[in-house]
Amino acid sequence: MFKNIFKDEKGNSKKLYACSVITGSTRVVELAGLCGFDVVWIDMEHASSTLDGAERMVIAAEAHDMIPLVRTSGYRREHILHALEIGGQIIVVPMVNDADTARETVAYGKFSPVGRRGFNRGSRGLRFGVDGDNWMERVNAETWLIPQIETVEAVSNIDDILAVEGLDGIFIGPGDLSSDMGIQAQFDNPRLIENAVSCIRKAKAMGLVAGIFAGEGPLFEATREAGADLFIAGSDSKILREGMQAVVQQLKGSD
Ligand code: 3PY
Ligand code: MG
Repeated sequence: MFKNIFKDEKGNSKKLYACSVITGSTRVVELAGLCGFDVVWIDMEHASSTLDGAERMVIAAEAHDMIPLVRTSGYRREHILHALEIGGQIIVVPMVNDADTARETVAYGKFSPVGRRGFNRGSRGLRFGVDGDNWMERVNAETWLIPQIETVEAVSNIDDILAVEGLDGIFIGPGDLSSDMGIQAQFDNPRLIENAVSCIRKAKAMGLVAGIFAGEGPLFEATREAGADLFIAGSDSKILREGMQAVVQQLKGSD
């Protein structure tokens, strides 16, 4: 039986909570693990991570029993293959707006017969060839390929995207989706929540996993209720900013 990170030892569904590490710091990755996060979100779209830097963060995540999630910078072959080859276990692909793009991500992200992923047994993604047989099936089953639904176009194409064989789930990007809906960063807006919930319900009905960038408030509550499995609860830069602002406010507020 292959390991399913979204299930506990008894086979029950398990929700995973992630911290996004924008700073690129392996020490912050370690801290996230020591504090109890399940997943670390390594961002190659909105952060300056190099491939080597991202690989070091993957290693730091593994050292602290966290699941390394790599959000690619795009949906081209090299973006997806590199994220897998450095050892990303959950691969989140931004801006997948239609079924053709979703099919391309499967072609690049899954081995045959599901897709056409490039093969090099010596890569880190294949544990340098150390593991025994059955690697193609096992790696296909134990890596999670997840397109981001984050535009109005993607929401309107959700049924076609979900029908693409080989995808493991979807991930809602509320930042971009709210921008595209003309309600930028209005994370409590009922129209945004409705779109997120409806996509998540559809994914869950098909037995797929669903994630979202949310860690509190009505969007978090509604999507949790709808069955979402993976939540990015915040980023190191946000946590640091809030902490630093509070300290400066305390120091200078009464001057
Ligand atoms: C979004 O909210 O648009 C995301 O992609 C999460 O970073
Ligand atoms: Mg986005």
